[in-house]
Amino acid sequence: MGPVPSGPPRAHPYTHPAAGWGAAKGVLEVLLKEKELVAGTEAVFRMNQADGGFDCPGCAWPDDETVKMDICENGMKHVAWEMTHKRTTREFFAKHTVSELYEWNDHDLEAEGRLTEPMVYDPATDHYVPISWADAFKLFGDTVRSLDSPHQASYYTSGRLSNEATFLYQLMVRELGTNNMPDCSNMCHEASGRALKASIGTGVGTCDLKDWQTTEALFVMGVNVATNAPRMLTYLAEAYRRGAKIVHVNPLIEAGATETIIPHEIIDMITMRATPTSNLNLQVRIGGDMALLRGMAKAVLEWSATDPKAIDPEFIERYTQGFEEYKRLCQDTSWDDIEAQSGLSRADIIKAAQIYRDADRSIISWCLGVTQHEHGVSTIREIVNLLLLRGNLGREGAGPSPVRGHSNVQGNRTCGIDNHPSEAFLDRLDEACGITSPREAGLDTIGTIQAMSRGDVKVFVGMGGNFALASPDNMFTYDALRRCELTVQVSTKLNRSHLVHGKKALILPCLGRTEKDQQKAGAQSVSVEDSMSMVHLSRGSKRPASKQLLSEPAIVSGLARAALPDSETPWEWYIEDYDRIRDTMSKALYGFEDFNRRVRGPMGFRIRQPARELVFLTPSGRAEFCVDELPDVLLEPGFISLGTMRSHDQWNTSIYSDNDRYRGIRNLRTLVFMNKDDMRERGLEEFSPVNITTTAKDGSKRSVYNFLAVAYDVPRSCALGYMPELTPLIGLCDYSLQSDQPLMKQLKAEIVAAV
Ligand SMILES: Nc1nc2c(c(=O)[nH]1)N[C@H]1C(S)=C(S)[C@@H](COP(=O)(O)OP(=O)(O)OC[C@H]3O[C@@H](n4cnc5c(=O)[nH]c(N)nc54)[C@H](O)[C@@H]3O)O[C@H]1N2
Ligand SMILES: Nc1nc2c(c(=O)[nH]1)N[C@H]1C(S)=C(S)[C@@H](COP(=O)(O)OP(=O)(O)OC[C@H]3O[C@@H](n4cnc5c(=O)[nH]c(N)nc54)[C@H](O)[C@@H]3O)O[C@H]1N2
Ligand SMILES: [Mo]
Repeated sequence: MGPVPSGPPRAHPYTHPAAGWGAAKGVLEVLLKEKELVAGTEAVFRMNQADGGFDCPGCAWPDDETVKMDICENGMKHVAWEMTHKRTTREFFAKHTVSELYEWNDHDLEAEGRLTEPMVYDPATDHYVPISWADAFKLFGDTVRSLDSPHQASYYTSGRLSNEATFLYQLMVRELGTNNMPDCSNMCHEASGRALKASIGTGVGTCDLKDWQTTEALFVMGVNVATNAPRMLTYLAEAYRRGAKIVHVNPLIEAGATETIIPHEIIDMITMRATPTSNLNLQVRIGGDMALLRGMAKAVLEWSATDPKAIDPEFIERYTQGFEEYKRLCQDTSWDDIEAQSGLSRADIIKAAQIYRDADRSIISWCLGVTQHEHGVSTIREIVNLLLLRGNLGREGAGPSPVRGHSNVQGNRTCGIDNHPSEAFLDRLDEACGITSPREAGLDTIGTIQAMSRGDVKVFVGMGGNFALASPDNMFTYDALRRCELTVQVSTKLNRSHLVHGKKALILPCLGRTEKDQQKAGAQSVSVEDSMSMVHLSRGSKRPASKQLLSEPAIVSGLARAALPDSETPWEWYIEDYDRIRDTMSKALYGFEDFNRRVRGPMGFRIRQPARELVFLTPSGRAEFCVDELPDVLLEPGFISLGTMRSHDQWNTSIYSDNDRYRGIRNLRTLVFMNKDDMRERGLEEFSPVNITTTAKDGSKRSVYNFLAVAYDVPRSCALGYMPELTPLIGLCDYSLQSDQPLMKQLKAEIVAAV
């Protein structure tokens, strides 16, 4: 899926600090490659600034008012990838059939550059051919109106979509009469939302940057910081310097869990002075996080018998529910089980528990290493259990802090992308917009794929993203998409989802974050919400990649007018001036009161979180301890727990190169990182070709062939490799019963030498 390698594969340990000059060089290389040195450099200064500029589309880490150049290598790569001078034109589509493009690798598809005009699939010639915007909207409108039921269409959202576009999109979908709204969150942080909602009544984290700057202990679980949330490195280094303790929990010791040089700290760059980013690394086995957390809680509770300060009885008494039962559960969980399931020694777990006990304020942070598991919800609820024991909630420097993925994935949910919306949300939306929303729950990602496969969903709309390649069980998903009457993809670049299409298919090209969005009332801004619930404006300034591009709100408005000719929603009027959309949002959405004024403050505004104020919207009105038993994550002998993850040079399904600098890999993506003893047992040497077979929950088997084994410091019987290369191994039935999230980190695999 990456580019054709430019040389033989290499694997050398990475021995430098994270970020620093390696990152600076990485930025320069990518700007040179995209021929965007001047414009790109200028863009850096416009990114993540309090006084305007655009929000970096790279990740959802919050912006910091005090950091003047709050950028990172991967954010820059991402921006340059969008700002490329290359164009995918009608001539390009005339030259290549869709079948031919299907054979290209995913890197090369996107490397053709920005899409320039709407295209429609012509089955007679197997080419995409130009279509006017009006005809494209009409094709969508006619097809949707010819369906027997609105539930025969499903509307996907990728987490890049702005709040304003999101709001209009969900309004259109609900006016059409369905809640079929799968989104990338279904594969990402669904477990976090569900767990936090159940435990503390608010489905998002409670921390902000100030908390990160004042905490005394930070636990970072299942995040590859230096690659996927690089701006977090600044806060790790700063925390370390002021004496806070940092514990990383990850089967791999990632570069961000060692030391770093922060690029905007010029003196450190010049003197090459690195700052450690970790006090303790716990190499948990895949899926073993909950056992570790239970062990920490058990230790803290044991100490509380003699040390009254080990827990916070007043907090527990006043704000929580279910403590006694949880205490008993911890007592009843044996250390043997905890050690076996976590893959960690009791002594190591005690070390983490001591750090937790000795800190007055602790933050526990997590990402996909925790969520994409069968027991993701239980594990995150265990995170909250542990925090509650010492009252680490509702006060400065403490709390749960999930690291979200896409730059506006949190905002998408806040603004209504939800396939099972609450009654309260719909009531308010209906009142503000004069519509009657459907009340029955809609389809999520897995449900949509199943329904397309059965023929129950006939129209698929992808608002951004790359659904075909991001979803599990690619072959099954491809087949399901191909059964559709119509597939519509709103995109910036050519990708797999355009080539795996319905009988009719549209590619609708849109403006990117960096580009100027000119409407009747002038240049428009949109807003996004980061991982810490801050909502702020983003305004692009670059000339659009093509005159024919429309903004995402304008595309939604066009689709809506065609599909809902009798709608009383002022779709066109909204697009003339996005302040009008925001005025409606301020009436329809909780926390967005006085939206237009508040969002124009220097760093925007923070959405109020009841749990932060110790108001718990749970059935008991208190924070609820969860008493789930430890899951058994150990596999029978011979099987390996296999996880899929990102390399340093990719952004989800967008692959920039075949390198993974921090893991020391060059020219190779079809690999599997293995423990050397597991390799020896299987007669494997470095770069031995292997076949990997997974067994799905329903017993079906899937294989990939001739991947190369790479010896790596990873726990026994655990292995990891890259998405999307390993995605064909995830069966559609392999999703968590707690979160409906695909098990992207926890496959049951056999790895054998390829002969
Ligand atoms: N540059 C860049 N930035 C990105 C993205 C990108 O692709 N590129 N993607 C964005 C998106 S959408 C998201 S959701 C985030 C993803 O950010 P991450 O969650 O960092 O994503 P992954 O690469 O999947 O890495 C998962 C990490 O979890 C670890 N892990 C695997 N299994 C376990 C386990 O059982 N327990 C624990 N504790 N750890 C485990 C892996 O070793 C790895 O370090 O990043 C966002 N930011
Ligand atoms: N095996 C495996 N699979 C995974 C994961 C995993 O860890 N393992 N992670 C999952 C996760 S966390 C996520 S979030 C999903 C990601 O799933 P998606 O969000 O669906 O996928 P992306 O790769 O982020 O989408 C890339 C495409 O977005 C389009 N794009 C880029 N910018 C814009 C824009 O501004 N507007 C519009 N309209 N389009 C734009 C481009 O055409 C580009 O090709 O993948 C999931 N899939
Ligand atoms: Mo994600």
